Parts: sequence; structure tokens; C-alpha cells
Amino acid sequence: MFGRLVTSAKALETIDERLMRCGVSRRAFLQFCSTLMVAAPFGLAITDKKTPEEVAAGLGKVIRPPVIWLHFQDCTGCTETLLRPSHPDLGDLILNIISLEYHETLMAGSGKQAEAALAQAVDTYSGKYVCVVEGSIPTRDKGVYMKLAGRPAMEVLADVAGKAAAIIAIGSCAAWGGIPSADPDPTGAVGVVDLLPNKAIVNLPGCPPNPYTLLGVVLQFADSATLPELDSEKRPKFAYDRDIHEQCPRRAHFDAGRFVKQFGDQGHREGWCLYEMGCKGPDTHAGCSTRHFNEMPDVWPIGIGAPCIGCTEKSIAFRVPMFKVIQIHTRATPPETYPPINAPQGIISPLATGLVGLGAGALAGAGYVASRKFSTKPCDESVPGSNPPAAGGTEGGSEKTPKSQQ
Ligand code: FSX
Ligand code: SF4
Ligand code: F3S
Repeated sequence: MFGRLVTSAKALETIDERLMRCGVSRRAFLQFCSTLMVAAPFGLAITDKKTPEEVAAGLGKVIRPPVIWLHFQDCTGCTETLLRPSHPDLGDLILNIISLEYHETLMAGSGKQAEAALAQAVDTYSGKYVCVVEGSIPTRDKGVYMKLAGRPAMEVLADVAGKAAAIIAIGSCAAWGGIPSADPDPTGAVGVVDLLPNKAIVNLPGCPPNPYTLLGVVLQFADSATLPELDSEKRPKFAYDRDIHEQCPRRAHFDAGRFVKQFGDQGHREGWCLYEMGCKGPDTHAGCSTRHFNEMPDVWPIGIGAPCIGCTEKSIAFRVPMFKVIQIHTRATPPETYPPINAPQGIISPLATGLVGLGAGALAGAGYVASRKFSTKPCDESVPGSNPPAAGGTEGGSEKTPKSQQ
């Protein structure tokens, strides 16, 4: 699909060469590789290895990918999350792994110097660079609401992204409009894919997304000129194939019917489920529940006691009020976690036979629990999500017994 990235640009080194030249420790690189393995445990050839050492050996031979990073209507949170990890050295390491040729917020130059730097980067690596786009693009009134060096953002995007080997839309703003596109959307904000429908684009929504998803996609492309498998929203499946609810640490409280009713109540202090506070985790595809931010345990919305607002979903974030309780559309029900009781070839093994009694009982019990939780009746008062409370999500104080326990 693509030509191999930068085979002739002599100025670019392999990652190993760069790290050695800059005195970056092997330990720091191995730590980076192990974090990448956790962030992308499958679906990427570069991390499909047994140990961080093997990942490092493969990545070290990759030529540092040139990246041109465009900023449009955004808060810069996507850049912040990439370069402000809890250990300052890691931000430095990342800048040694990719070759960031142009980035308005990080570069020292401005004005004509910056314009010249962009033109030079595009010219030098034409057809070979990765274009990362952060922020939405205003389209109303011929794009007059954002101009760079006198050119509308739309024109800059068409020019720079048009000469890229691959385009990555980082953040919900670049993926589908994000915050700037919220009602009343004064600038007519859209995502990259709306303006370049025929280009190969990877969407990494999230406000902000996990930075390791970006690094995984960029490094995979640099290594093999391939992009990971994408879903219907052009999101890489390795990072967006599961919903938050499936692996949420508060899931046991959801299953048991223990819900926070008000911020600061006893349930909130004890870490109960935030569904009735408007948590959109059941309908939101992202890896936050297992891949936290800034390399810090529990640094993610639900980890700090806030409901997930569905920031990766274009039909939820900045469309559905933050604290409004949603109807659940996914079916991550408890029985899915039990092992199968029938052998795949139709042969019942002695072990499986022994499990039948236990499994059937468990399935019957779980089926009862699931049927109480996911009623098919649209307004079943006994189950969460069947009859969502009005916006605001609070139905009373902390003393009130959760409905599913009544
Ligand atoms: Fe958007 Fe990036 Fe949200 Fe901000 O800049 S995805 S507003 S966190 O960070 O584009
Ligand atoms: Fe976690 Fe939200 Fe699901 Fe509750 S509703 S288990 S807080 S994802
Ligand atoms: Fe976004 Fe929800 Fe994760 S709000 S950061 S998808 S927990």
C-alpha cells in the first residue's frame, strides 16, 4: 500500500544509532518497550514479541520516522499527554525515537521562521513523512475562522497531509470535530477524514488519547509501512476494540448493583460504580481502564472518581450531557467470562465433564443476574439502564438502596 518510509534520507538515523549518540540508557528504552507492549498487546507486529528485549532489538533497527505535526482548533492536550509523562526523561526519549520535524507549540521559531521550517520539512520528506493532525478544522465561511500565515487551515491541511505517506488524526477534535464541534458549532468544525475522505487516515480519538497508541501506530508504520487493522471509525482495533466497562475496576460494583448516587457520598468514597452519575463506559470503546495516563496507576477519569464521558465516541462526547445516564447498548454480561462447557470438536473431555455441573449452575445463576441487569423491557424499573434517570443522574442521597438490590 505504501512505499517503505524514508529509505534514502541520509540525515535520519536508526533509533539505536540515535539513542547511542544521545547517551540514552538502554534501561530507559527497555522500559519504553515494555510499556508499549502493555499498550498494544496484540495487533501490532512491532510488539508481537515475547520480551521487551526482543521488541527493543526490532525497534532499534527502525529508521526514526519523520513526523510533521499540525495544530488546528485544539487545547494542546494531545501534545501535553505525549510529552508530559510522570518521568521527564520519557518525554525526552520519545523525541529521540521519532523525528519531530515541525510542531508549532514545541519549536523555538515563529512567524516567517516557522513557515520556512514547515516548507522545508514538507519538501525534504515529501511522500515519506507521517502527518499528525491535532485539532479540528473550521470550514464555515470558507474557513475564515483559522488562518496560518494567511492561509485557511483547510488549505494547509490539504497541502501538508496531501504529501504525507500516512495521516494520523490525534484526539477527538481531529478525528471528528471534538469540543469545537459541540452545539452550536460556530466554526463548522470537522475532522480530517471529512476533508480528505480518500486518504489513508488513522483516527485516534480521545480527549486526549493514550500517547502509546500514537507511538505504536507511528513505529509500526516506520518499521513495515503498514497500518494496523482499523474498525469502522478508522480507529486501530488494538486500542479501541473493547469498551471501558468490560475491564473497569468498578465493574464488580456494577454487577452487584452498588452505585454512587451523589459525588462525595459513601459509595463514591468507597469506589462504587459511577453509572448512575452518567458514566458512559458501557458504550465507550477505549483502553483507559487498563492503560492509564502518565504512567501513573489510577490516573484516568474513573480512577479519580469521575464518570467516563465517552470521549472516544463521536455520538456521545460533547453531544450527550456529561452527567446524563445512558441506555446501555453493549452486552458485556458476566456469562461471557466463564469458560466454555462444550469441547470445540464435540468431544467432551473429562475435565469439561467435571465442570458441567458447576458451569451450568453458574450460567443459570449468571443468566438470572444478567436478565435482571439487562432487561429487554424498555422501562424496567428493576434494572440499571432500562429507565435512565433524567439528566443529572442523581436520584437521592447515599442512604438510598440501589434499585437492583431492592
Ligand atoms: Fe482536542 Fe487535542 Fe481534547 Fe485537547 O489538542 S482531543 S480538545 S484534550 O488535546 O485536540
Ligand atoms: Fe465502570 Fe462506568 Fe461500567 Fe461503572 S458503568 S463499571 S464506573 S465503566
Ligand atoms: Fe475518555 Fe472515558 Fe477514557 S472519558 S479518557 S474514554 S475513561
